[in-house]
Amino acid sequence: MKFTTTRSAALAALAMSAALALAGCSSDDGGGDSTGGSTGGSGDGDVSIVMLPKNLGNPYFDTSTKGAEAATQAFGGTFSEVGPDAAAPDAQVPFINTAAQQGTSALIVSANDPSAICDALDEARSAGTKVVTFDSDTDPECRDLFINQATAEGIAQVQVDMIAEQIGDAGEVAILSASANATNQNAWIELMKEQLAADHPDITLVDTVYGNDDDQTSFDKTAALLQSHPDLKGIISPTTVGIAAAARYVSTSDYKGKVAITGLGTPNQMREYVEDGTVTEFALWNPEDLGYLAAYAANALVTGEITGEEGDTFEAGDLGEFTVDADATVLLGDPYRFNADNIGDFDF
Ligand code: RAM
Repeated sequence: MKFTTTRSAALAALAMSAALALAGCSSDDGGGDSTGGSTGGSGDGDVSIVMLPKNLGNPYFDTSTKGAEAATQAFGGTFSEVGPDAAAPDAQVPFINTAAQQGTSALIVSANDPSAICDALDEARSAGTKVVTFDSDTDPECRDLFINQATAEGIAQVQVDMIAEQIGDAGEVAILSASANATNQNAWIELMKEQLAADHPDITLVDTVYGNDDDQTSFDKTAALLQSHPDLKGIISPTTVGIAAAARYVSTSDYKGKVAITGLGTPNQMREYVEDGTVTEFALWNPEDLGYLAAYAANALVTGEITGEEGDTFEAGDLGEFTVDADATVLLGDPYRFNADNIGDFDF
């Protein structure tokens, strides 16, 4: 990693984005639809950016879209968001095809599966569309660049550290993940298993279940986990949808205060559960910054400022200069922990 972010710089970046959001520097036309058509739009430049999250209706992706749209406005391109309703492996394919047919300059995608959208992405790239993955990567040969929110090792470690701290480093834990094929969650889960085995011999991972980044499914899977594992001490949910649903279930149950809920969440979705004592601490990065960086990287590819070679550098507006690392990856920064002491400082 050539661009290094200190903890305080990361906090400053988070706070800056929160301030920008509060100041009204945001999209009013995000949301998209599920028909394959584009929605929204801003700017009148030559660079057209299409944002394709895992699915629509997830506040995490609403926030990353807000950042990407703000960046696109800043460099004078046009912007739209499209996406499926469900985070299913190949649900993004029609949206990719449409974007390519429309001559889109760059597609920014969070993938539900490492390979299911690769053929469509190949065709889009052959038609001249640059492909930037962010948040959840495809196989590297299917895209031009991946914008990584934090290292997979760091994201796994912060969640292992938090659960160990919250359950006294001993007892049964389970994982409530997103969809079973998600590249990002699966990488983090593998590393969490390794870290638990190496450093926490008294913690036993008894189950991993999938809520598909759907609120109701995640809520139901939480109930089922607690029923089938009566000695469960904690749930790690490495998805903002899952952790919020798990916390909501536990907050009104007898498990409140007995079963720890941690993982990756957005401050706005988790605030009430931190304030009511259901949740002690969780982590994330700033999705708005992630989208902002992805859009600037896409623009740099489209204009030819970078090709995705290791060592390429580009300016990402207010976030400063970034360098392309090995495997055509750009790193945003470090994960950040949210708890009762600091959650009031954030609004996303
Ligand atoms: C959900 C999605 C996303 C992931 C976050 C932490 O919003 O699964 O891909 O990065 O959680």
